[in-house]
Amino acid sequence: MSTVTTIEKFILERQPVYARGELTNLLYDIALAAKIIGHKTNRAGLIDILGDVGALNIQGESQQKLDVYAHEILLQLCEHTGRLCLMVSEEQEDPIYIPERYGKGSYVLVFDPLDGSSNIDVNVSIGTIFGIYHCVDTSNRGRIEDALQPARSLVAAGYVLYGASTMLVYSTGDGVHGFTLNPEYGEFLLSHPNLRLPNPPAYYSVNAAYYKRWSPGVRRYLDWLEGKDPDSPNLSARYIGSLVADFHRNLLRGGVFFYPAEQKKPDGKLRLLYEAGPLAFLIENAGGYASDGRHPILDIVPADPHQRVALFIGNRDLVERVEAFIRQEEMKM
Ligand code: FDP
Repeated sequence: MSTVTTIEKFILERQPVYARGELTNLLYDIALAAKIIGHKTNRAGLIDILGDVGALNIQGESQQKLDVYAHEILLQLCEHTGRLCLMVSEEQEDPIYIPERYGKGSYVLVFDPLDGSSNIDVNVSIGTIFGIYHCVDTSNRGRIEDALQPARSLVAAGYVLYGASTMLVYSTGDGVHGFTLNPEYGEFLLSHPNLRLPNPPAYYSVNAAYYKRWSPGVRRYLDWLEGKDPDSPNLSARYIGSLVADFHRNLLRGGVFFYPAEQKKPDGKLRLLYEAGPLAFLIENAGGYASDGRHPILDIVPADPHQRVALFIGNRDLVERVEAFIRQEEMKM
């Protein structure tokens, strides 16, 4: 008979003996938020029947957009616990300082509460992404510097995928582990221990409609992925347009996802601190690599909490190949 491991048991058993449980409990808080947000997203289609976003619901309260709801759930569950010194959310321009009335902890939580907004209204998989840092200076009550750290300094990172099942995938630096929510018992159960990127990879994922906006190196890369070169890999294309869903599929099947810089968007579209950084941490822990086309994402120090970055992420050899194409094309200029 196979054994059943809940996320609580798994996290607790991996807690170092000297730990005070602060990180363990913070991961529990996120798992609980995932269950609540997952429950709400599963009912998203009913909004059309029960009333539109912005309309009044039956209690007379104004209905919220799901991404705002997800942001507030994370805030409600994490702000007062005494485990954090600072939070940064995609949904809020300013960093979230912990109010004086609550205890202050030694961790920083950065998150994109509900990523893939264009897919929310069409019942396609969406996700939450999170990263956890140590505060740089624990004697302070939390300052912006505590969040502006490179992803290499992450203590933990993960995502929640709201798809056919709700899954939570995370790493604290010793492997990437996936849990699937059993909706009957409301428990995340270990379903994908120690995820490693498969080789050979199966997929490349990109919005190829933007081909003409890319640099010559990135265009050459897509040509290569599409099989136009004698040494092209044997890949198939898959693109959902929800970062978490595209990342998750490629983590399980192998491949590369990319969202390059464009002429009018020189820094790309995705956010460094709470999208690219945490996923880069996960991919490296699964044996892969993430780059902005020139440097490892893990080494980029954010200057702004909402800074954007070009992202190439997946199997190492596929990502190193785009760096080589970009270098070669730039040398011709
Ligand atoms: P969205 O704009 O729908 O919120 O992070 C933003 C994101 O989605 C990612 O989830 C996704 O990978 C990407 O943008 C999709 O962008 P395109 O629509 O330009 O392909």
